[in-house]
Amino acid sequence: MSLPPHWKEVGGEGRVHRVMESTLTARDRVGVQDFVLLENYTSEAAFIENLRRRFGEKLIYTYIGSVLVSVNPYKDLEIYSKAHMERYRGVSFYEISPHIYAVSDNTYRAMRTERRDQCILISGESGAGKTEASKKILQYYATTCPVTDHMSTIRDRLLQSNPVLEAFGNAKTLRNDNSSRFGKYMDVQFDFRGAPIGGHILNYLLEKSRVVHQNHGERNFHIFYQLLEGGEQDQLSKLGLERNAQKYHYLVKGCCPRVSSINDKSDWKTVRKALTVIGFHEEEVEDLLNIIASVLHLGNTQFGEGEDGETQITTEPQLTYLSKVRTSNMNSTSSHRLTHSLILHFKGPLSFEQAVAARDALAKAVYGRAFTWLVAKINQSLAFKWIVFYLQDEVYNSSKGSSSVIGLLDIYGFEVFQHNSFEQFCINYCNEKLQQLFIKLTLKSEQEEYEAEGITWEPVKYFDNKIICDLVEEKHKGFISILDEECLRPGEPSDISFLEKLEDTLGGHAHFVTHKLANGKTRKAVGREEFRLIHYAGEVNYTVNGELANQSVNSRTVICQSDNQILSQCFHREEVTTQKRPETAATQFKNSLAKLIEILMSKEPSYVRCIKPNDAKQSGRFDEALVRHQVKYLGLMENLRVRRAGFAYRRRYEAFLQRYKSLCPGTWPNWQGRLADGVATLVQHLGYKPEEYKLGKTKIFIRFPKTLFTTEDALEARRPALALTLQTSWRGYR
Ligand code: AD9
Ligand code: MG
Repeated sequence: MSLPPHWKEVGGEGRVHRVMESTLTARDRVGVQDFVLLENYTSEAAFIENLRRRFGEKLIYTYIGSVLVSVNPYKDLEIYSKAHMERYRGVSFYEISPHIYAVSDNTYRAMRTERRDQCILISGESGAGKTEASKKILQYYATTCPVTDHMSTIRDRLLQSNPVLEAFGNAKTLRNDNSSRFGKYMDVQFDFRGAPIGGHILNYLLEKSRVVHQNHGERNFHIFYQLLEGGEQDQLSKLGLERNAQKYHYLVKGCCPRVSSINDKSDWKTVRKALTVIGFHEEEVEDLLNIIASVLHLGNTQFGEGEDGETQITTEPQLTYLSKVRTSNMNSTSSHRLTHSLILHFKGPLSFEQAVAARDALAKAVYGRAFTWLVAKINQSLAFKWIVFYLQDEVYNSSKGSSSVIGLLDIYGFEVFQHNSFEQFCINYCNEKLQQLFIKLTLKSEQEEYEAEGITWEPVKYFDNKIICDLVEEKHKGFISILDEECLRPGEPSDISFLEKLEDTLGGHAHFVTHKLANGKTRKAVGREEFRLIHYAGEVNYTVNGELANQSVNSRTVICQSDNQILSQCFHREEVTTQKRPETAATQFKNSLAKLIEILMSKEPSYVRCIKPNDAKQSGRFDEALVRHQVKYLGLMENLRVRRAGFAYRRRYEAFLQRYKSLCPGTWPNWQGRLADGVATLVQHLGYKPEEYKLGKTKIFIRFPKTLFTTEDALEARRPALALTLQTSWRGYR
């Protein structure tokens, strides 16, 4: 039998209650907006159910204390308008429903009032919405922060850096049509008036392998397709390119030249415009496009056997083009540089496979370096130049040194595939470090708040993942040290000897496992070329196959003599001539990560944890198993446990009194005395037991959600009477 529209079936396990929709409390329908208010806060099922309910109501944001959990809606919700931004501007975090703008605003205000640098750490798996979140934060600042004319240039450049970096660093993958294939940390610098005045970007671990290979259903970096689709015909001719992406070896491997959600042609226009806004000169753009074209030509370079039996380049058009890689200011003496380095590189008896591998290594190196150059160039244009402002406005000079920073970290989440390589190892190691930072800082800020409020701190038990970080990075006996040592050893290092060395040094460690069992038997779940790390988020098998090859920095494949200014800035002559062995990729990554952690440690952090609701990129679909997996990998239950260890809820006295004063004759309509006394009067009247709450210096701390809910219900019940009172008094006033 169908129910009237205002009735709803609720319940479960065979029990069905029919209740009027209006009597369902908001909590039943939309869940709690802060997970700390969950009755059963240790239950993963309750956590996921809360997410699911809210997602069903298009409420994609929920807090864990001050951490924002966001579920990708996979459709444009009407919650990002200018009016929405205004609603969140200057409003306290808890007074309004959870939103990315609340985090943005809160962070901004903390920076302004406490004069402390801030950072927002956004994490989550591929397609969970990290980049969209970071763009929304940037939009919020661009729209709501004060700007003057000369600052609007910086603001525009900050915004325009996104399409450019996405063109060169993002690609269509199976999991995300616009997947960032690099990690990004961006500092936005504000002046003493709170206006954006500069920025700086750090990039991590660009997935260079994509330049030469893409899995089925995936694409190379967007820029290649954008140039071919959107570039002017004479521009393409100059670059020796045809419009058809199918013609290029490096663009056809994924069999996916077009993506329905992407318009390469219009994206090209956006990127070209953005490059101009950022301040790229025409010559620089030309050099950049030459590099893009050379990569495509490199990909089409074929090899065959020469008369003397040596491997030779057989594709003349590619050679011709590559020899002209710098078109502007080209002269006859410089025109052979790139060909020259290419041919130099292929000198010697190379097998066909070696020649192909060397060609691909060259293409990856060229693209990777060009990307680094691009970031450096954007940084130059975002760099704040005091002198300009001094000349234009003396006020700025007097504020010199008083700028503050908000950092945005959009970095890959924990990754586990069927085959996990060095790339996943780096990504997961990065996540271990961030998790450690997170736990440390969350506990620290909890403890500091308790101490500031004069409330006894009760130590919280938690899993400290330092043990795993040490396993990776400890001097002499950590994973990276062993890898370095193996790479430095004379002779050809082998993956298997590396694995043996790992076993010798790390065997017996609680978080390191190979196929060998202590009793001499074999563990089937770990392959012979694999090792397993037991991460805080779960177990991952990594293959060492190719591990050592990944470490070489390919210094001999460089084009240090190119006349293309970008290339010659990217590849230094010393790299070829130096005898010093370059750092391994693992050590480079470890060092850049250490620097990142140092940067983050110097700032006050806020967190956005992004969740992907389904693998089909569909709106309205909530796949519980997939979400459960992410809740685990994001460490959200651990997060909640730490946050709930003491008190579920805390609120400043004035906010608490303002909300509930109508429930006590002693505090209604206005409390005249000290705020703390008012709250004490109120909670006594409400019958709070001593073990249920504590009064700090400026805040009330409530231990259990139930206490708060009872108070909320009392408020709900009093609302009609209250409305009447207010109406009467208002009428009387009129
Ligand atoms: V990856 O690690 O770079 O592969 P992200 O960055 O986590 O990944 P991204 O922000 O690119 O994911 O989001 C993926 C897609 O989800 C976007 O292209 C949007 O189509 C969609 N998305 C994400 N967040 C939102 C949102 N708040 N509202 C609407 C969204 N759509
Ligand atoms: Mg992204």
